[in-house]
Amino acid sequence: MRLVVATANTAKVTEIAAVLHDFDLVPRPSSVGEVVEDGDTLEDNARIKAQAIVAATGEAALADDTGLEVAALDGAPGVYSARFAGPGATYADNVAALLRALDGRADRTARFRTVALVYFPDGREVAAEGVVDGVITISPTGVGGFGYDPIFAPDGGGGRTFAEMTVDEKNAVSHRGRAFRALAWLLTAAGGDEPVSPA
Ligand code: ITT
Repeated sequence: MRLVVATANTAKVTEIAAVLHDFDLVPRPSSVGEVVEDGDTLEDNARIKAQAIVAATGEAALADDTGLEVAALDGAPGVYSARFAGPGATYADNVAALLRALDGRADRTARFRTVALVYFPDGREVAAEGVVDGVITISPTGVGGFGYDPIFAPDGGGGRTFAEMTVDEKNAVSHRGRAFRALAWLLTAAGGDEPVSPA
C-alpha cells in the first residue's frame, strides 16, 4: 500500500519506516507548507496533518500526533507538547521547562501517547493509538531520539531513557511503535489489499 507521510519530523519518519517496512512510504512533498495543528486532541491533529497532505497530493496520507502526559501536571503538556516552553520552543527548551516544572515533585510518572492515522482521498480513515508508561528522569541522558527522549525512561527499559536506545529498541516498547504496529494490523486485517475502515 502506498502512503504519503505527513510528518515533517525526520526522526519520526525513521521510526515509522522501521515499523511499516511492508508499505510503500512516500516522503512529505516539500511544496506543502507548515500545517497549523490547532485540534483539541491528538486524533484531531493527526487528521488535520493527514488531510492537508491528501489535499495537496490526492493520495492516501499517513500522520502521527504524539503527546507526553505527565501525572503531576494533570496530563500536561499532552497535545501541547511541542510548545511546552512557549511558541517556537526548541527540544532543549521543552526538556528544561519540564524538569523545572517537576523540580521537587515526588511523582515523576508520565506516559507518551501516539495516534497514528491514515486518511484516504475518499474520506475514509483508519486510526490506532499507542501508549507507553514511564518516568521523567532527574536529568537528561543519551543522544539518540528526539524531543523529550533524553528524560523519558520507559517502564521495563532497565532505567535507560529512549535517547539511550536504538531505533529498534525504542520501537519495541514505544507509543509510536505500538501505534504503528496496530495501524499496520488494521490496514491489512482484511487479509487483502483493501484497507479496513472502522467507521
Ligand atoms: P509532525 O507534526 O510534523 O509530525 P512534530 O515533531 O511536530 O512532527 P508532534 O506534534 O506529534 O510532532 O509532537 C509534539 C512534540 O512531542 C514534539 O515536538 C516532541 O517534542 C514530542 N515528541 C513526539 N514524539 C516523541 C518521541 O517519540 N519522543 C520524544 N518526544 C516526542
